[in-house]
Amino acid sequence: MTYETSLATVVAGCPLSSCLYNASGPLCTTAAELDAVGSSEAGAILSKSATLEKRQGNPSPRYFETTWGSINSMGLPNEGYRYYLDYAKRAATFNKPYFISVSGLGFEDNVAIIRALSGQEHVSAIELNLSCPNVPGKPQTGYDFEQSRVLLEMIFEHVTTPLGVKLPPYFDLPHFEMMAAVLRDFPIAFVTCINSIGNGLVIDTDQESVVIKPKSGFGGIGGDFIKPTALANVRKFYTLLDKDVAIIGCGGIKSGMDVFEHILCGASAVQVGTQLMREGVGCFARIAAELREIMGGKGYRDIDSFKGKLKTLE
Ligand code: RRO
Repeated sequence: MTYETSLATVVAGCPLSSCLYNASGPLCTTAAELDAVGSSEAGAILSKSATLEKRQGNPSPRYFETTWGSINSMGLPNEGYRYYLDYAKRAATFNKPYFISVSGLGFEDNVAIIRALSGQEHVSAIELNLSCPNVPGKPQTGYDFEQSRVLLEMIFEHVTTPLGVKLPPYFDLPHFEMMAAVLRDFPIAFVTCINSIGNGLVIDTDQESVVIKPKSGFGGIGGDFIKPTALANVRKFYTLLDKDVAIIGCGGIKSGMDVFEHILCGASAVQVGTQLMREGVGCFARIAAELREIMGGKGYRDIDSFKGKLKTLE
């Protein structure tokens, strides 16, 4: 008897037929882009982070690809949350979960958006972005533990739809503990680790210049270099939070082996960002095939067989 290798998983109580889907940001702003994710092998559809009103974002050039990844300072260009709510009915035709990312410009905006989204049909879950690095004058909430608590208290008064948070990368061990202590006090459905590493700088040495226009060239770093940081954040939150909180890995995923590593660290699902921008939605089928091959070779039939089972050295 032969068995299919399954990439199925569960996020926020929703079954996904594949543990791979898009990160909020690349190719998920317009209905046409969301349709493309829906028609692909992605296990879910996640929207671009939504604000109360439509935004143009920062001036271009605002995204730049390098051999090792990307830098961006998009500045939250999006169609406004009503657009992503309206899209929910169409998203349902793809028979996979539809998640809306929310990144209000202030706490009151976040509450207003989440109140409007909460309980709406076909919105499977909300990903609250605590970590946008690119809106001038707006600090990343996830780096302020007390403010994160205040915001979550405000949000959980109103939300009935499952809600998870997208965190910035942490680098200091006490910071993982401090954020975990906040998250433990709320019925968080999932935690996405990590957003881009904020405020890096990429330089064009021929031009002796920065490569993106906003914020004097400073922007969020994605791609290969951020994978070790992403894995560390996935691992830490997997070990610090209850096992019913799904950890979603994001950072440096471009191959099946990258996904395998994230799952070993404890990820229940993974999101693809920089590589999705580079390759388009075909990346989901390619990476899934690579992951199945790796799992087959190791005798794993499903992701629970190795999820979180990273070994440490004696
Ligand atoms: O739009 C952006 O500039 C942006 C956002 Br909201 C985010 O969460 N992460 C990122 O790298 N860019």
